[in-house]
Order: sequence, then C-alpha cells, then structure tokens
Amino acid sequence: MTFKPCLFTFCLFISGSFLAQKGGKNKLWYDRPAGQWVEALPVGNGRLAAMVYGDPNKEKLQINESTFWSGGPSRNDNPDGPKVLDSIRYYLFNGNYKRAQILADKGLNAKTLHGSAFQNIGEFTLDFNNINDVKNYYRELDIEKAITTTTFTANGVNFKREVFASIPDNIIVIKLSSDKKNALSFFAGFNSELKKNSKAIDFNTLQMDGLSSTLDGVQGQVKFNAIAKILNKGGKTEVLENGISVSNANEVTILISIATNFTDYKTLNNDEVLKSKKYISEAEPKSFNTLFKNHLNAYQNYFKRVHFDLGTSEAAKNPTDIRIKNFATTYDPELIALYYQFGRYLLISSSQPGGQPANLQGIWNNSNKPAWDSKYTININTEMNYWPAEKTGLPEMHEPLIQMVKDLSESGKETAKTMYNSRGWVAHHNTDIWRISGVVDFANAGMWPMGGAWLSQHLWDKYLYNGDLNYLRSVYPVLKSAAQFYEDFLIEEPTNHWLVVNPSMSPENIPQGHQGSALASGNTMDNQLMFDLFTKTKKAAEILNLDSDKIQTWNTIISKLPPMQLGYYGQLQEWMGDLDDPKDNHRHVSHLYGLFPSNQINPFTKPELTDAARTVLIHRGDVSTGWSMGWKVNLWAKLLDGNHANKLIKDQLTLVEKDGWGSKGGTYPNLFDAHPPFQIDGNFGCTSGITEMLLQTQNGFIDILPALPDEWKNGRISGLKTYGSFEIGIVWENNKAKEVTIKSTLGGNCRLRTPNEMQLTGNAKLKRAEGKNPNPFFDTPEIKTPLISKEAKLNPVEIKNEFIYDFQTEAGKIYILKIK
Ligand code: FUC
Repeated sequence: MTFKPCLFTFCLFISGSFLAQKGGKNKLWYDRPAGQWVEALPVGNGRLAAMVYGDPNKEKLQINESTFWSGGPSRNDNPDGPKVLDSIRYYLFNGNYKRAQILADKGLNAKTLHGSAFQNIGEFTLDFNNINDVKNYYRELDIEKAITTTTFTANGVNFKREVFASIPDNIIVIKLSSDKKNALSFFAGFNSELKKNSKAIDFNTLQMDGLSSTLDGVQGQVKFNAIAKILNKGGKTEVLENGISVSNANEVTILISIATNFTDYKTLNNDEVLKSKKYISEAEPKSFNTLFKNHLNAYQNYFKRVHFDLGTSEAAKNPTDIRIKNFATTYDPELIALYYQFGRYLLISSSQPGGQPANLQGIWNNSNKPAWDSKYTININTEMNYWPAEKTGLPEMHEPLIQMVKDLSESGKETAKTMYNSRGWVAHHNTDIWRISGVVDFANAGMWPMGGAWLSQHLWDKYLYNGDLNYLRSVYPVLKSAAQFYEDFLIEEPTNHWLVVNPSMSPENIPQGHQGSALASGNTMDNQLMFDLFTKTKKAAEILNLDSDKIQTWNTIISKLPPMQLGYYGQLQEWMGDLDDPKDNHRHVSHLYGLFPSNQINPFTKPELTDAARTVLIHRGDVSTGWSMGWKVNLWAKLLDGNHANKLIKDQLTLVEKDGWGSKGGTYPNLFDAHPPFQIDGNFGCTSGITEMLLQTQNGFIDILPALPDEWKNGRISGLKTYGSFEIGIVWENNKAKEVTIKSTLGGNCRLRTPNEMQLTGNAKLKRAEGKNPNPFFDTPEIKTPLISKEAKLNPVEIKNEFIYDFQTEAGKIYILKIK
C-alpha cells in the first residue's frame, strides 16, 4: 500500500481502503486535533452524544447521555404563593416595584430547588503508544453521513478513525484501522468525576457505573452504566487496572453503550445495567458495515430532506476554523449553507422521538456544573431550539418538545394550584428533566409565569404544518388547560381596565423608573402571548367541534387584552408604560415576539407596528449574545430586509476562539454557537432565520425569497415546509426566482408571493390573489389597532414587488412555476 502525499490543500488521497476527500460541501474539517472542547466534533443519536477530539496519541471521546441529570424527581413550588400574591399585585399596580420584587423573592421564588443540572458521563480514552512523527493530519465531521473521521500518517503507516452515534442501534461506534498489519496498539479506559466503579469485566469489555450529583438539597438518584466492547481483529488484549490494553491489532471496532435508570420525569426504575448490556448484545453480532448502513439510512432519512446550495468560492478550500475567522472579509457562501445544515444536523442528533428535547447545550456538555445547569430556559432559548424543526423538514425532531409540554401540563397543574390557587397549568422561565415549574434563580429573572403560554404555541403551530386532526385532538387538552390557567390568573388593571398578567416581567429586562425591579404587569410580550394562546385554543376548539360553551369566555378575554403601544421615540413599547430607554441594548427583544415567531406584526397589513419593531431593533443594535443574534436574523427577515439579516449572520459567524464566559457572541471553531459559553440556541435560531430569508409562511401566503440579500445572487433550496403542508423548492438566479416547485400534501388553495412575475407550467393557471386566502391554514389573526404616542415619529414601510398569486392544488401533486 502506498501513501500519496497531499500536494494541494484540496486533494484526494487514496491508499488501499483509505479514501479521504479533504473538505467539501457539508463537511467541517481541520488540520489539527482539537485542543479544547469547542474544537472537538459532536456526534449524537438523540440520547447518546460524544465530542471527538481526534488526537493521534490520545483519542478522547467526551460522552453524554440525555437522561443523566443531577437530583431526581422533584418539585419547586413555593407554597407561600397564595399568601403574597394579592400584595404583590397591589404593589405592582401602585408603582411599588421594589417591594413587589422583595415579596416575590420570598413568597414566590423557589425556597431551595432552582432546577437540576444536565451532567457529564465522562470520557472514553484511547492512549496509543506507538504514534510518532505524525504527518498529513486531517479530521472532519461529515454532516451528510453523521460521522467523524480522523486520518494521519505515523511512522509511514496510514491510520484512520471513524466515530458515529447510531439512532437505530442505540450505541456509539468507533472504528480504528490502519493500512499495515498489527499497527494498532493502545490502552482503552473510561473516566468520570461521578463514577463509582470502572473496570474491565472480561478481556474485551470495560464497564463503568456512577451516580448523578446532589444539587439544591435533592439527592442525586440517576444511575448510569456505560460499557465499551472492544472487538479486535488480530493482536491481543490484556486486562489491566482501570482498562484494557490492545496490542498489534489490524482493525478494532469499539461499541459504547450507556443507559440510566431514568424512565420518565416521575420515575427512576429502569435497570441501567440490563439496558446498556442489551444494546451491546444486539449490536455486537452486526459487522461495522451493517451498523454503519443502519445508521446512515436512519440519519439520511431526515437529513436529506433539505438541500441547500448558495454556490462556492476559493474560501471553501480552507479548514473550517479559518473560514469562520475570515468570514467577514471573504466571500464564502458555502459556509452559510454549511452552518445552516449543521443546525439541522444538531437537531437530528440531539432530539429524537421518545427522548428528551434539546437542552441549552443540545446534548453535548462536558461539565457537571454547566452554565445555567444546561437545562431548559423557556423564556426564549428552548423555543428557539425548535424554530427550525417543522420548516426544515424535521417534524419528528419536534416531538420531544411536544412531549415535554404534555409533561409540564401535568407538573404545572400542581404549581398553578399550590402557588396561585388557579386551575390549568403554569410554568415559569425554566424547567428541567423533572419538569419543575416553579420560579427559579430570583424573582428578577424567574418571576415570569408565561413559560406554558409560549411553549403551547408549538402545539398549535405543529398542526398548521401537518394538518393532522388526530394530532390536534391529542394536544388540545394541554392547550385548553394552559388557557384555563390565565382565565383565572389574568386581572384587570386599574387605569385602562385591560386584562393583564400580574406579576410578570419582560424577560429579563428592567424598565426605567422601576427601582431596579424587573417585575411589572401588562408587558407587551405577555399580552401578545395571551392573544395567541386564546386565539389558537379557540380555533382548535372550533376545528375539533369541542367546548362551544367556552368560545364566548375566550372572545371576551381576547377583547379585553391591551393593544400594542408605540412609544415616544416611535418604538414598540416593551412595557405597558412608555418606559423604554432608547440606549437599551439588552439581549432579549421579548416584545418582538409579536413579529417573530408570532405573526401579529407584519409589513403587509401592520406598517406602523412593523416600523416600531424596526425602531426597537435599530436601537438594540446587532451584536449581542449568540442566541440574540440568531433571533435577530429571523426578525430582520420578517422585516423583509435580507441585507440586514445577512449582516447579522456575519456577526454570528465571527470566530470565538476560546471556550468560556464572555459578552460578545459568535461561533466556536467547531461551529457551535457561542453565547458565550456554548449555547445551542444560536445555531438553531440562525438556521431558522436563514429559512425565513428564503421562505416565509406566516402572513397569509407562502412568501418566496422575501428577504434575499443582494450577495446571495444565485442559489437553490428544496424540501422546505410551510403551513398547510406544502413542500417548497426554489431556484434563483441573479436575485430573481427562476423556478419554484410546490408539492401539495393536503391540497387546497396555494397563495404565493414571488419577487418577480412567474407562470405555472402545464395547464393550471395562476390568478392574481384577491381577498382573504380561503386556505384555513393561512388564517391571520385580527389584532387590536395599536395606540400611538403623540410624540412618535413613524417611518414608511416599503414593500417591493407585489406578485401575489392563487392557484388550486390537489393533494399529492407537484406544481412548477417558472420566471416569466
Ligand atoms: C436567559 C438569557 C441568558 C442565557 C440563559 C440561558 O437567562 O437571558 O442570556 O441565554 O437564559
């Protein structure tokens, strides 16, 4: 076997069974091993995860299991709630915000438990003792195949390592190979801060078990069992203390299985040892090729639904970290497509049906005390994780979140009763694997009883994509119960007699003149959430022909909600009073929920509100934490400003070289979003935002290329989904839509807005759209007319190109439009 040295950076090298194409579309690649965690490459199957370092001498996989959390089944409702609620409300209505905050800290904030932490199983390491003189080093993550590969030459021998996490076989698989016989010699071992035992149980099996930590007084009760099965071809193995040594093997496959005793959020009664052994014994008889084929089929079934191409450039020939570093100053459209697909890769790898939803770090976490416990922050971050799910063809990945909302509707029912003496269910700004639903951290961050209201939007929105009445029936009780909580909790404020949420806050911002207290009532985002929750619950009831006696109650509530208000500098007010500070650059833009992800504000029918939302964004500025920038990509897309959205993508794709805390967001060398530290929402938010630049579905029609930046001259995307279950493909050239393909799944009227005139191929004809879209999935909400401050100066909102067409579709048929 011969090795051909790499003459060009971008080269193909073939030697025997070794084939590695350096870089290419849908690949992250590097010319050196990961020195730190945010350089390692993530693999995951929704439950198991590994960060692969690719070090020739010491290979390291940092590993996670999605149910390994500190503590155990627990609750954190403060039972003093009913005693303090009326006083807090009184203080807030009477301008005594500080007292309200102090009282909420005592009587509403959790007494001890502020949520459990997602924890780290540990590391699996391979110490090689004969790797010297490393040349031709290369490592990649191929997100089309969901596999990492490391190749290098040492002492004239070519080595290759592959790692993937299999969805169907429920294990992590490592394959070590070389092009010379007997060349693989290493020591394999597990390690973990939380281990109880780690040892070889026979000549080719390592086993480690451990227990999660105790936190905030809740005893650690999650037990894990991890097994590594070393299957060597040639050579021999020897059991040593703490591990197994392998010498002179030709090829080695290692299967890693992990299981915990977690059953569901209330129960820990699984046998983790039996479970983890079962995965191994089922996988062991299968060859590496069979395991890989199973993995590939399962993964690609999801990944290949969407294809995205923005063209390429010279810049794409560089390693990924260099490309991020150079992104602002070079033309590298392929990096945008890669970052986009990486978001889809991360969602498939961290959120599988039947499992846990992606938490703040998805499923990848190397700490036992991660930032914000790596739990679920539901005042934006968890929702953001799921923005790309439906529209980028990954509805199955949305299921763990839907299940979490169902769980919370049970646990949160007790919270509603205990803390507020209300019916229905409530959740505040955080939850965890035990589905806690009380107030955490401190009142200024946690006193936000709207987590259930926001999460519930996902229940309805999923229906708009799938049109599945059985699904809607299954989630309707959760929606109804969420609405029921606010039927009891909303209270009339004394000035305008609007129905408002009190106490609450506009996450996690403090208005001027509030004595340093975030607590407030009638906040814009809360009002928007209330409008959506009641409107959607009502629609669901009407569609399902249920609860006709409730419709009147809900209509009355909707009619008494506050309107949106435009304040003294033309801004959309964040609070009920005109308290916004034009210099405020807070990362949360909660009141813009109405623009995105909601559709209460849009340029087509609500120009004043659109302008006021734009004023907010201009004042807040662009650069912020990773997730904040991800949100702003969506928001600028909804404002139909593709160039500004593209500017935000550039801000987001700014290299953050080192792991750790900081205030300026960006992207780590491994494409993970930097809050900093790593927080996955920015990845998902940006993937969603790029979709919104190319396709929107919320304004009563399907909007083709609504916010295409000038720089994205030519491109194509296919497999995107819209409300009403249409599947869309778009090809554009010179910034014009050249061809649009529409697959209709449910039939019905297709209303389309295109940036240039188009015609249907075949016999069907396009009509200029008129009136309301008869397709019920495209119903838009009727909100109240906003109140506008006398001081506010508003700017016009421009809409270019008004080509809006209607045509009838039949379920199962494909329609093609071409440029006229
Ligand atoms: C919210 C945000 C922070 C961070 C945390 C996980 O508190 O304000 O920026 O994202 O969640």
